Amino acid sequence: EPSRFTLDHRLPAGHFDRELRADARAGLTATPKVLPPKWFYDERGSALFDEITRLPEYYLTRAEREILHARAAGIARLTGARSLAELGSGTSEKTRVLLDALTAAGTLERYAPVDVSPAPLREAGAALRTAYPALRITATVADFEHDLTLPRDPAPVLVAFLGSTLGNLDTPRRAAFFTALRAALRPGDSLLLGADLVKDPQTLIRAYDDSRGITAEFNRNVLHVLNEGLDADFQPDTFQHRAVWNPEEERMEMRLRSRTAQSVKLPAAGLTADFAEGEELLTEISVKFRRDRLTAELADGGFTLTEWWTDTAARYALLLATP
Ligand code: AVJ
Repeated sequence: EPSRFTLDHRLPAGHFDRELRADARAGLTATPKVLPPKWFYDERGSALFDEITRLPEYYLTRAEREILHARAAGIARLTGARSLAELGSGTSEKTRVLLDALTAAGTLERYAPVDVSPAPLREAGAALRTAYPALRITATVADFEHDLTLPRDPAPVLVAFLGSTLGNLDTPRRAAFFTALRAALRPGDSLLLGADLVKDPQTLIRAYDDSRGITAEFNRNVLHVLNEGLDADFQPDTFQHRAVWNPEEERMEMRLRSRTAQSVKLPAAGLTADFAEGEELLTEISVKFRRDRLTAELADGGFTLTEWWTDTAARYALLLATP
């Protein structure tokens, strides 16, 4: 039997170390200080995020699963997908609903998960090979913001971008992403996108500042990652977790506020970062969407919105768009 699972590394050796150093240098010398959210996800950060998805306050994952369950058969029928590509697939746990429906419809031949981290891709590959014996699985280690290579065959291709990861991108980066994605697709292909919706700030703040403090630990984990990767001497407990609703940008912001004036050394980045008492470091944006605005952004990128589904509580949207 030919190999039904391949793992293609598209990140050059040393990519992460170089990028972490560059991001720390740029972000910690900026005003206000900022770090990209992708650095949350080392092994500990990924485990903490997993815990977040099970918190009562963090409705996003459950809402998306509810919609996927209700609509998966329809998605299979509407797209007729023979290839499913998934951006930021992680362990592909939530993708199984889709894989089940596309397999039941009899069209799916190939699953192409893309993630920046090889470990969950390998794990997913092993599990999915057994669960879907007829499926060809071609996994790629890549950063889809820099390198958006998607399978072309067999067409049509369905690209899934779930979990409201889109919300981590600010407006210009979303525009660039949609344009690049549009260029990678052909007529007949489709995009399945998960997007969290604008709602009352209290619900949002609770979702990003849970009562058990898991999100606070997740937020501070980026400082552990800098300590590990850049030999830095952050004392994570000297930073307070903050979850703030930004009404102008309609986004949640996670910040880390220095409890004291302090000087942090990052020798591997050749950097010392001085924090004033109360100074905040922006660690993540989670943009919340409205139907009109997202439809317009998709149109600007060359996509037509064809379906818009929400959970019964109308907190979260799953949409289909076509090039
Ligand atoms: C995985 C980026 C969608 O923004 O809701 C969860 C990450 N941050 N709690 C989000 C996250 C704080 C999550 N995304």
